[in-house]
Amino acid sequence: MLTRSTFIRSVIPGALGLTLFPALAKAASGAGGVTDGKVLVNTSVGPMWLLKTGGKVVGIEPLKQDTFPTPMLKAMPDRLYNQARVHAPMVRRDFLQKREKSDRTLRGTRDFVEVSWDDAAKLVCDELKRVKDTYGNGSLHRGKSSWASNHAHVHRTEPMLQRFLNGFGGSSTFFGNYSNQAITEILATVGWGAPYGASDWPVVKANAKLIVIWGANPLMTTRILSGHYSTAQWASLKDSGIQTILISPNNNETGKALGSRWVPIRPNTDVALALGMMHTLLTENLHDKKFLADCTFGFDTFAPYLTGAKDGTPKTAEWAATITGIPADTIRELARTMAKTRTTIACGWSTQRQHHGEQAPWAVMTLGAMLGQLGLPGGGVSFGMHYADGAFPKADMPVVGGMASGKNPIPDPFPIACLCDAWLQPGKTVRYKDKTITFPNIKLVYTSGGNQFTHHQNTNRVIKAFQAPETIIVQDPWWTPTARFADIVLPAASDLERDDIGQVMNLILASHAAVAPQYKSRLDYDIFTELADRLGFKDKYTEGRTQLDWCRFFYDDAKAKSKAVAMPDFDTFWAGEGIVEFPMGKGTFVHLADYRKDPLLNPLGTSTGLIEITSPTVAKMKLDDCPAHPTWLEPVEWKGSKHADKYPLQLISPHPNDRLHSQLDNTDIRKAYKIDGREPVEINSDDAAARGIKSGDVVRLFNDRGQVLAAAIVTADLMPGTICLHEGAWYDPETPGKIGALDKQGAVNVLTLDNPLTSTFAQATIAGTAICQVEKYGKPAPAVTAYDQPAS
Ligand SMILES: Nc1nc2c(c(=O)[nH]1)N[C@H]1C(S)=C(S)[C@@H](COP(=O)(O)OP(=O)(O)OC[C@H]3O[C@@H](n4cnc5c(=O)[nH]c(N)nc54)[C@H](O)[C@@H]3O)O[C@H]1N2
Ligand SMILES: Nc1nc2c(c(=O)[nH]1)N[C@H]1C(S)=C(S)[C@@H](COP(=O)(O)OP(=O)(O)OC[C@H]3O[C@@H](n4cnc5c(=O)[nH]c(N)nc54)[C@H](O)[C@@H]3O)O[C@H]1N2
Ligand SMILES: [Mo]
Repeated sequence: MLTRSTFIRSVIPGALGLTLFPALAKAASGAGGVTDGKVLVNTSVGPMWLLKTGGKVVGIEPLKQDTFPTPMLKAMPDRLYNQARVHAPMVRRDFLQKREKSDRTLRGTRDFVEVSWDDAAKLVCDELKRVKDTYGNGSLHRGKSSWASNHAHVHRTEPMLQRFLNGFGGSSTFFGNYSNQAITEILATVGWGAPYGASDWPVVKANAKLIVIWGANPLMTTRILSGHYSTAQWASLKDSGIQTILISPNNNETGKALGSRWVPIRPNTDVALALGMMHTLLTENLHDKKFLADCTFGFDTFAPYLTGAKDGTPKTAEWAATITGIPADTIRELARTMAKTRTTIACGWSTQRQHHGEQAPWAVMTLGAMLGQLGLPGGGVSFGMHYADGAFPKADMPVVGGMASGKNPIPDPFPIACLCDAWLQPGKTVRYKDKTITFPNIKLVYTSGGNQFTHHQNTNRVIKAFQAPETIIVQDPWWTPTARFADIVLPAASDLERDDIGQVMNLILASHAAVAPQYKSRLDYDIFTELADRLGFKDKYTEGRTQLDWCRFFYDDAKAKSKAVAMPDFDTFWAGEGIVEFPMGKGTFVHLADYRKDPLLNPLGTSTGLIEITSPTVAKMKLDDCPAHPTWLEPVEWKGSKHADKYPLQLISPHPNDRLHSQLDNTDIRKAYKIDGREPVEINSDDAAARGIKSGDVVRLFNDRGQVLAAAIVTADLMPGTICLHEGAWYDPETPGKIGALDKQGAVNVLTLDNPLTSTFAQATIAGTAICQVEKYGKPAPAVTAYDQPAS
């Protein structure tokens, strides 16, 4: 298994690291400030030293403070100079000629023309003005940008674009996210609010006897943003004496690395498992009656549902077994073991990215309440231990601020998972909780730092949606699938080409521009500054600050608030090592301990102040698809649904191990996992044998929504009847721009659905709910061209 030292050996060949790259380059600030030496940067997959020779970035070295560096760090040099970089501003030929009268079905056909920055900026401003003057600000729309720079403080793409559009009078926009919208909304209504709550790792390790990893793959999903504290904690469980159980359709990397006991579960059936366990607890009198009485609301109306008194179906272990595929004895045994053992249930977010995704977290929270260990050291339920540095003991350090997005006067944002519905159906209304939302009349979309063609579900519908607006602008460093569908492509510089402040774990960092913006790219900040200048609101946008002024501004603000450490002045910080270290937290925090001790003095944000097993708020909404207590509701697509005879495999699309979604798919690191250049798809050995599929075969996955090629990995580590294709491979259509085209390399969202959504309660994505069929691809497979420059 990978450890910090094996990682370092694999990144830095031999003595290279120390002889060629002397201790530290002083005065590293500014583009190209160091020709030969090390430059400190912070990225979405963690901080690192970039190693430069002859002015070029040639390698990386992890920080000594990074407790478990991710292999993704290694992709940075190739990411910077990548073959898929956008070299110059580009405009779709037909759009350049005909503007809003262009043939929008030609989007995605990659017929681009290079233009000067001056022409590009003029074109963007003309289009923004035209749409604003003709239809109003509500017809300008901000495309979702999230993971471009979630680590950044100055150059965070989402607020930066918002700030620009808001400065221009506002735009229609969205709310929510693809990550955790269902759990965030349900937990805020019935539980403890944001889904990140977790006890500190030292408490968990000292007290838990059993950790149940439920719908999570924490060794992989903690690889992002941070100094990888949590990855190291997870890895250390292997020899800790703490037992681990993995509940998942696949025996994932975490389960394998920790040697966890794997309980395979049919995807989308976790609510049934939790109900079967709760039925066992109730009928065997193992539930914690005192905790239920003191700290929860509405168990009495839920219990008749469990026993079947309410609907005639007792939620027995046998009942759950037929749905989940887990033997009834195992379900009973899991319930008994957890009741007897100090158990931390560590859930990920996969089970809420599914049809009726509000139910699984609610059901597991209720199970936690019946077990009665919420608020005890090493016990309870956490939905936040799998994410970044989840359960990191909070350090005594100030929060570094970030670029403000300004006020948007345009009302009525829509849930982001409604993207296609909204773009395609202006004026249509949708129910959201007890409200009605009206979709805006979108005419121009501006996206910076988001990749709709990889992140949104049902790609062929996304193509249709992309044919709706008059103008599409995409700002990105690389020729992503989304950039290929734009009218105007503005080349952004990446985070290695700009100055910023970083904050990870207990560190505040100087993130230096390692090189100048490559090719003709420009910093996002500079692009927006120029556009704001042309549109007459530059001062409002910049507040008179350069990027370095902003770094200083946020740093100085943090310095003024710092108590535990006297931070150096900005110039010393910037010119020196660039790392300020704060004392680690004590590591004694126990999630919900105060609440448990006195729920009346420490109420939650729910309507009753208590953990709501039955929720008066949800009841009042009277939603058919989100009842008042956790309920098993069949998903729209699964083993038992319509068309399951035609499409018998349930498709899961977990987050990729060696990518951040679509990011890094274009880099060399893909050679470590792609098979002949194609995305691997895991297929159960029985399912493969029945179809004559062997490992390495190119296979075609298909359903009524689309078709993709991928390369088979035949495995027993996946439940029969399921199939696993990670999200984020770049959509690579055999016929560019064509709806229904064969995707050549495994872009999973070609197969997923974006309607319906979780429920009217959260209207969140159901990326994890889909069925499909797979067959051996009998013909020679077309070459992957996803990362090539489009013809100009
Ligand atoms: N390396 C890496 N890390 C990341 C990201 C990345 O792209 N790459 N993305 C980050 C982001 S933005 C997010 S939101 C988080 C996401 O964090 P999660 O939502 O927790 O991640 P997923 O990979 O979707 O799901 C975790 C695991 O759940 C299991 N699973 C899938 N379906 C089911 C099911 O129906 N039932 C059960 N019981 N288990 C199931 C699979 O083993 C899967 O690997 O990860 C973050 N971390
Ligand atoms: N099937 C399926 N689909 C999913 C998921 C799933 O589990 N299954 N997970 C969902 C989740 S949780 C999430 S968070 C989303 C993630 O979706 P996205 O946030 O779209 O994810 P990324 O692929 O990281 O896209 C970031 C984009 O920003 C660009 N970029 C990077 N740096 C810069 C920069 O400095 N400036 C600019 N302008 N652009 C930059 C990148 O090239 C890329 O196009 O995907 C969702 N989609
Ligand atoms: Mo996410």
